[in-house]
Amino acid sequence: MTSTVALELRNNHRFLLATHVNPDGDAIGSLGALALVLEGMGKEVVAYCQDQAPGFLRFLPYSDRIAHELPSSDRFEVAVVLDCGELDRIGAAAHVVQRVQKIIHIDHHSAGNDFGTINLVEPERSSTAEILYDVFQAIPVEVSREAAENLYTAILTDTGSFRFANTTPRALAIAGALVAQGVEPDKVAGAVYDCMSPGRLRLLSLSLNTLTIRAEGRLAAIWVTQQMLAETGTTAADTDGFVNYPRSITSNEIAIFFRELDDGRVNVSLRSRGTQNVADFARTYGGGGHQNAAAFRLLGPLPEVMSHVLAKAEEFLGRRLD
Ligand SMILES: [Mn+2]
Repeated sequence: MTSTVALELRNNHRFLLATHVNPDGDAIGSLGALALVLEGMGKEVVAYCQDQAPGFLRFLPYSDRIAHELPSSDRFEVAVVLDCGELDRIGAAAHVVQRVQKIIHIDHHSAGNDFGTINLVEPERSSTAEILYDVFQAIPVEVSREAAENLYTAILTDTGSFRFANTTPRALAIAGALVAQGVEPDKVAGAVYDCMSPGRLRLLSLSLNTLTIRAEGRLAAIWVTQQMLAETGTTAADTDGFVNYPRSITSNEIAIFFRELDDGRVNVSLRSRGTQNVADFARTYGGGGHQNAAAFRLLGPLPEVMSHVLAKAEEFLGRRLD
C-alpha cells in the first residue's frame, strides 16, 4: 500500500491535505512534512487544519502556512487525510474534503473506518509521520531539513518523547535518520517542552489542584473548566499534555483529563500504560483512538460527567484484571 500511495503522490498535481481538529504534534508535523515534500516535487498544495497549531508547534517550518479555510473542492485531484480516524474529525471543511474524487487516508489509529479511496492505515506504527517517512522513501524523494524537522517532532510528541510503548526500533531508527538529515534534537525539545507562558503554568497549577485518585492510583484524573481558562487568559490548546501529569503516578494504569467545552460538552482524554486499552473504553461512548491514547465527548455538566466516567473507568479496570 505504501508504494501505491507513493505512486499517487508522484502522478498527481493538485493536492488538498487535511488533518484533525485540535491538532497535536503528529497532525501538524505530518501535514507540514507532506506539504513541504510535495511542494519540493513541484506540486500545488493546500494544507488545511480547522484550528491553529498550538503555540509549542509554531516553530515548525510550514506551520504558519496552514490554511484554516478552504476553497471549493473542484481544483483538487487528490485529498490526503492525515492522522484522522474519521472524516468528521476534519471539522468545518470535512464536506469539502469528502467531495475530492480521490481520498488517501494515512493513519495509525486502528478505530478508523476506511473512508479513503486508498487507506494506508498501520496501527502498529508510532505515528502518522513514521508512515509518511516510508512513503517518501518509496517515491523516492529527498526529505529536506525542514520536512525532517516536522517528521521528527511528530514522532517525538506521539511517542511522549520516546517514552510510550509505541517507541519501537523502527520509530527510533527513523528518528535517527531524521537527525542525520539535520534535525537538532535539543532545539526541537527546547521548542516543544520549554515553552510555558505564565498563563499556561498558572492553568497547570489550577488543574493539578483538581487531582483525583482512585483505585490506589491505578486511576487518576485532573480537569480544566472554562472558568480556569478565562481566569488565566489561556485557551484549550494550552492544556495539551496535561493528561501526562496524572499518568505520571507510579501505580497509574489509566489517566483521564476532563476539559469543559464552551458548548456544554466535556472532552474526555484518556491515557493508559501497558495493556489497558482505552480505545475500547472510548468507543463505548462513540469516541476512538488507540490502545494507549483515546478520547470522547459527553454532554455536561462537568461534575456529572466526571463521576460517571470515573465510576465506569474503575469498573473497566476491575474487569481487565479478572
Ligand atoms: Mn498520531
